[in-house]
Amino acid sequence: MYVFKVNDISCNHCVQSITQAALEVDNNAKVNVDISSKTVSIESNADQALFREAITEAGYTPEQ
Ligand SMILES: [Cu+2]
Repeated sequence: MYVFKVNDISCNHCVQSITQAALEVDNNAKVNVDISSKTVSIESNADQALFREAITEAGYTPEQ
């Protein structure tokens, strides 16, 4: 499982955007975005770097 800390998650819109972006990388991914801990957890066989890229392209900033 990949876990990204994304400090600019603030509301349900963020959850939607990030979830959508992750599913575009892997439609079968299990994605959980938690607003209170500002984390994105993804279960997928796709490369972690692709998710980092997708989250960034959606306008968010995953920590390294
Ligand atoms: Cu938001």
